[in-house]
Amino acid sequence: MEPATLPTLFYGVPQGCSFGSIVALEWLGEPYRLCRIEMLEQPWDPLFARVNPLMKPPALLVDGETLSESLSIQLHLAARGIGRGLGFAQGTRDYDRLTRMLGYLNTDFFASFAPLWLAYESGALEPQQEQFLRGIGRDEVVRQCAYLDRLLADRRWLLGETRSLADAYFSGIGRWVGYMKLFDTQREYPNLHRYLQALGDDAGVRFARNIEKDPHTARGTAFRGHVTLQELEPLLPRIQCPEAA
Ligand SMILES: N[C@@H](CCC(=O)N[C@@H](CS)C(=O)NCC(=O)O)C(=O)O
Repeated sequence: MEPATLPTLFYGVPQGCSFGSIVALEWLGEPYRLCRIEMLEQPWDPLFARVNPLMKPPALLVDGETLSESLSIQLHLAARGIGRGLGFAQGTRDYDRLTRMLGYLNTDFFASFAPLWLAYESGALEPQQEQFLRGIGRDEVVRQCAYLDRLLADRRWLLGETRSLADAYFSGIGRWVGYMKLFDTQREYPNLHRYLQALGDDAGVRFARNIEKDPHTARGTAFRGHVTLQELEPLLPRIQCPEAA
């Protein structure tokens, strides 16, 4: 018998970075539910402000509290996945390597796409402004891809020979490299390309891709269905910003 309130991940589509949190939940293999946020449908349901006042997925509703920020969600799941080799005990060298990689991905790597998303999403830019943003975004992404390509020259996964939740997180944001069509990844960054291919073939990644495409038919190992924001309303915190309380 499953507990009445399973951990629930709020994920955003399309192209959300929350994709990586879905993959992490699949790899962990413990029952969970999903709540879908259509990010292009404006305005968003104001109820979501009770999940995250910053109005950004992902967020995880777990043990009656909401946890936003991919970094904290991945580290929370990594702690639960130590027995499965997905995370490591705090104070160990492996833990430091995991947090360093997650920190890098969540800052330098993620941020390198910001000018590109701005150019992509804003409908009100002059062609010159758009070109400028695409130029600086491309330069930044090139720098990050070159770094990752060197790193992946002698390892299968981001931390070495076994996958960790850094790889789960990367599955959501690393796909933006191909999505932005900036260069031929296979030719320019063959190690990164090989790694992205391997990630793309992973069962958890395939599931996350399917759920993004069609929330009704995808079947995961630990996925127990969708819930709506309205159904979750009684479980959501009342205060807007717990940190400020
Ligand atoms: N710092 C947050 C950023 C989350 C974030 O930027 N989410 C994006 C999707 S990848 C989002 O909510 N975009 C919609 C918006 O900003 O309106 C994290 O790492 O989890």
